[in-house]
Amino acid sequence: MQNVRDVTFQLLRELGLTTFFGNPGSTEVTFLKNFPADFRYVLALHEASAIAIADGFAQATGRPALVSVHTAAGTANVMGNLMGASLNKTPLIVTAGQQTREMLLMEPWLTNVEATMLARPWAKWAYEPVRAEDVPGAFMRAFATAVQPPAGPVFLSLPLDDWAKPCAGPAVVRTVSRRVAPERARLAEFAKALSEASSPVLIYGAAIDRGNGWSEAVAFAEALGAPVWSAPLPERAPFPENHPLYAGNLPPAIGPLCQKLEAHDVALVVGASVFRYYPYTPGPYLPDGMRLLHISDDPTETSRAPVGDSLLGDAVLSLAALTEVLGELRPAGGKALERLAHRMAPHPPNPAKVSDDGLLTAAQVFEAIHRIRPANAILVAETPSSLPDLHAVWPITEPASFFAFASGVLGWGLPASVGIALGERETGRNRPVIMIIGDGSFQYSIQSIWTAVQHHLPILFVVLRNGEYAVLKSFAVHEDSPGVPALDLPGIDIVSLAKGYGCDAARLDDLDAIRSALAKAWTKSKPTVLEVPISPEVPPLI
Ligand SMILES: Cc1ncc(C[n+]2csc(CCOP(=O)(O)OP(=O)(O)O)c2C)c(N)n1
Ligand SMILES: [Mg+2]
Repeated sequence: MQNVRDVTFQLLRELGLTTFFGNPGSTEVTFLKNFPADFRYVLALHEASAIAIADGFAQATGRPALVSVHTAAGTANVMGNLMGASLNKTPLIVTAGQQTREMLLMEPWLTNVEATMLARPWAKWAYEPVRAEDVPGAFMRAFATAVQPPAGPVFLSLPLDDWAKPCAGPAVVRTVSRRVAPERARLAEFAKALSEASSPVLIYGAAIDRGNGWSEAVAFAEALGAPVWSAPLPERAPFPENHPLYAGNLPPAIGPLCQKLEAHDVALVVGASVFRYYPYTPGPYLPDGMRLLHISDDPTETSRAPVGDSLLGDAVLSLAALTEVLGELRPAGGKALERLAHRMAPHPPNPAKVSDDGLLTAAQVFEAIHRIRPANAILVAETPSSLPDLHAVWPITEPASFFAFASGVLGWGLPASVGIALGERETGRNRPVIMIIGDGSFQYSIQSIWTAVQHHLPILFVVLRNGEYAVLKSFAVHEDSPGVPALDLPGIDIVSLAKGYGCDAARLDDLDAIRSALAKAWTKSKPTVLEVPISPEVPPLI
């Protein structure tokens, strides 16, 4: 008779889950025993990196990914990026070993006490099978739960003595739908309100890019003839940012966001929450008299919106259906497409800001890299204080080519870029990956660059060394909170750290040197880390 491990590995094979992203411990060795040759284990040196590499890989391949960590210890270490995966809506199956069932009652060393509680609230489903024979079925249910909308991470706690137990196979393989269609009558109501609006406006969210829906998003915007904003702090770009209808990113604050929507009477938000706010800046949610319509496949987003009328449904299916209904309502077409002057300053860039201390500014560095990057390069960003500058000089013009966190949890972007590069290799697209990161952010999951070295990934990491947590200084100004300690980062030698993990690395403080280092980065079979000293600015928060 087969055992639980045989049946489970066969199921994982059939589900396409043949890559483990993880960091092992004693409670996992019985699972990993006689690791089959058609599986691979991508080792990360810390669980925060393991799960974010998996998140990047899942986003780049469009398929769920498997994460294996060590009992409570590993589960505790994945928590920040588990929250990240949940908000990114990335389907992940996170497993943690558990101590031997025989001893669990007395809680031996490394017991994951209340294992399923630990992963909540960020795991969509957290489970420890009640019987060893239920392990394969639990994986199937985990897979189905992770991919159904809203997609997200799930968690399994797996006692280490389950794997050798007898188990009848094969496991049942099931399929489920990954998209949920909008209610037709309500959609027609939305289309009617938009078609009767005197000045409609569209606000698109990351779900459109996740659903591979740029063409549907463009078709609907052009049919309606309305400007398109990106929802605040987007984790992916939903619309071509060089399109004449593109208006820019909405600010993540109540009052300032409302001001951007003035002059419109009906707004439609698709594939985002209403809204991702950050600092509290009071004001009305919407301009006087505006009607807000909202489409999301996430019932928590449709429930927690403070204003507006929501419709539960897949962003891309809804946009396609809306275009159809709009065509029926206005068979002769709408008013002529009003092509807006580009609102997203400054496309194409004006000369970037310069500093008066002789150091480069973040904007100058971004502009230099943007000008000479390969046209199909992927941008991964975790650069808190200079993110607005990055968006301003670097319009995203191709689908699935911009990635950031939806969560605000630092330590996601560096490992995610490693997973994205692995995913690009896996799919054969092989687009080059550029990761731009603050010197503070670089420290949280730094060991992920070792995984990039081991897998010969020619990622370019650009670390902006301002020697501070600049965005927290901006926040302190915004909150009128002088005298906050612990916002400076002296004495970090980023080049030595990067070399220590096996990367090529250099400290470069002029644009010519940066340009020539860039040209070389993609000819290598290892990552390059560029430490770029920049002027320590404290820009306004909003
Ligand atoms: C895990 C985690 N810890 C702490 C923070 C708080 N935090 C937000 S931004 C930031 C500083 C980022 O510094 P850096 O990457 O150097 O970017 P800069 O602001 O200098 O551009 C910190 C510590 C966070 N968001 N996530
Ligand atoms: Mg910094």
